[in-house]
Amino acid sequence: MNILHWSPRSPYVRKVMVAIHEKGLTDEVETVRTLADPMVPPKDFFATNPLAKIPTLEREGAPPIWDSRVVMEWADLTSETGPRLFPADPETRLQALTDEALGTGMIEVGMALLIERHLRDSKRQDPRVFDVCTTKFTATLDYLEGHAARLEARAFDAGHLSVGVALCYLDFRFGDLEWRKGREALAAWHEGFAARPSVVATEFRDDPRPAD
Ligand SMILES: N[C@@H](CCC(=O)N[C@@H](CS)C(=O)NCC(=O)O)C(=O)O
Repeated sequence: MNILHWSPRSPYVRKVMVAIHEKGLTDEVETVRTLADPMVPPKDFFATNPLAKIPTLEREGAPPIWDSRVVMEWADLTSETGPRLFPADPETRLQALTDEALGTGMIEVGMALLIERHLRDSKRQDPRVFDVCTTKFTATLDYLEGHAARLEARAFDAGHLSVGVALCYLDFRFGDLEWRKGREALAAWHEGFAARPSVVATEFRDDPRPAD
């Protein structure tokens, strides 16, 4: 059996979980709850992934792999079922990869903001981090609003998946941002994304923190 180091809080893991559902691989992957704390990484995990990050997939009979995009590629390569997440046509693939990077980039901004807000000692917090993160969120969301028709026009792929999960993550952690306000086209596109069974089945959740 393949083992996925997993958390219901992680947006990177959620990308992979949506991919696993889309590709019909849920019976091929067992999830194990793994703590991913950048300030206190779990020591045992370094032997599996030297970066001690999730998602990490321990494959049956093959070396482990990590990074959400890589594990999504694994899902796409492993199963013919469902949408082709990384399209073969060169231009379509580049668009998919660029949108994939945009969604992941939004998640990275969210992570930076979360660390500054909640993990950094309040005396050492830097207001510039808050400003830059908010500016990047706004710029990316405005860009996506302008490109919602382009997203609608392309068949579902890794780009949609990544952007869609990033927006779900904004709802989960940054509700105060009210990202839908003035962005009706993006909100309408995301409504369709959020209704996909793969997305419904993988909701974010603040579960109890596992023991270190
Ligand atoms: N580029 C990686 C980022 C993964 C990542 O940073 N995951 C977080 C959990 S949301 C983590 O493992 N953090 C622990 C750490 O940074 O030590 C990916 O796309 O999978």
